[in-house]
Amino acid sequence: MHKHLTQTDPEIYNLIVKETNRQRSHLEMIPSENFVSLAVLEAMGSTPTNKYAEGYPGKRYYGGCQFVDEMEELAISRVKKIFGADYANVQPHSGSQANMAVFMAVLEPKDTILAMDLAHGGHLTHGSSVNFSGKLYNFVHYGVTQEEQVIDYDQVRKLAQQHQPKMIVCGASAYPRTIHFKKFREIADEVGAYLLADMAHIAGLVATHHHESPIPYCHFVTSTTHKTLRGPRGGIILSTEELSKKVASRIFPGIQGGPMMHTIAAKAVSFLEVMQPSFITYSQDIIDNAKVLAETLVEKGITLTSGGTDNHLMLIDLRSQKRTGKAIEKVLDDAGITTNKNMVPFDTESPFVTSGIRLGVPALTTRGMKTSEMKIIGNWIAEIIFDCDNDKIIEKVKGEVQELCEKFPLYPEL
Ligand code: DSN
Repeated sequence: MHKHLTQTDPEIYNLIVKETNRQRSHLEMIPSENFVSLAVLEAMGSTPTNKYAEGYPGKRYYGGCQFVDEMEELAISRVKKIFGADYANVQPHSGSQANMAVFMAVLEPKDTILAMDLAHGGHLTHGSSVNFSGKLYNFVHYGVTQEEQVIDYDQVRKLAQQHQPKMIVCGASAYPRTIHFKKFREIADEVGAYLLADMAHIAGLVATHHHESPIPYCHFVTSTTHKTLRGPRGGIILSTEELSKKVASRIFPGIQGGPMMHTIAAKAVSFLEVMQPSFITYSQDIIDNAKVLAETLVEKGITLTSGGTDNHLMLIDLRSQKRTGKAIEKVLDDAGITTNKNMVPFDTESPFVTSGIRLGVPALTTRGMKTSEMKIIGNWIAEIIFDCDNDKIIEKVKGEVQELCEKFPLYPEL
């Protein structure tokens, strides 16, 4: 692979080979990661990267846009069809920029937004004090209940009535349960707020109806394209027709310049893949795999936030083992299992240490792993958590992880 790169820049070529081999030889369990198809990879590495196309199809500030116009139109029509949306913008470079554009489309700096607390499963762009969102807007946060650790809709309503936000944000990065968009819309209507759903984590499940769709209930829906949707790294915004002009002008010229047309081409390819019947099977496999992994961990005595999962991810709460997320992330990595440390609700550790580990199955499911593999992997993870100072266990699991990875080859064509 990469015969030109190997000659021009052997240093980068070697690092790409190492990264490809790392992906092949580890169990990728970060829930926001996935493996794109070779068709998506090819589109990402293609000539539209050379093209400036500021503007929108048919209304560009540059000549020579006839073919990139068609690419963008295909991406738009496919994603609108997948989600049943009136309007789609496929230009956001990332989920963060998608969210920024929506905030700027209808809010003024210092306006109040009600969103989920990062420590309870929210996202950096939902008002973290170190992010543009928390710096520009006045965020108020809701969380999960102490007992069941599910979204506290009573608290959402109470905070909405108390603070009268102009926007409510639902959607999360580390929330294992179903999000009830209809309930959010009822609360938003009670206080006259816009409702934004950031469905980045669950977009693939929404596309195949394995999670309730936010589209009928939300003024705006944002997503990344590279998580459960299994497309290239990037973002999208869906909205009602009425709000489309505001969204379009906030993305360009508001916060972005030229769109990345090679990425938009790759988004179009991945949307076509999502429209195939095999993607419905993929989403079902994700749901089945996550359930079995969660059940295996619970059977072994591991505590999961909210006790389990309805979607593609779960959160291990390590407080009963008196371990930190930082320590367990490291030993799992040593054994070839890639995860990320994560705050759990009501965590007393810092975000850099944490008391949790976030696990997801989309990437393993793309490799073809099924519930029998999830049982094996769940047992390894539990074994390591309970005996994390035992180098022999880590070495043993590492060997077994290698054997499993070889049974499910990744990118054998490359
Ligand atoms: N950083 C992503 C995640 O890991 O969930 C969200 O953008």
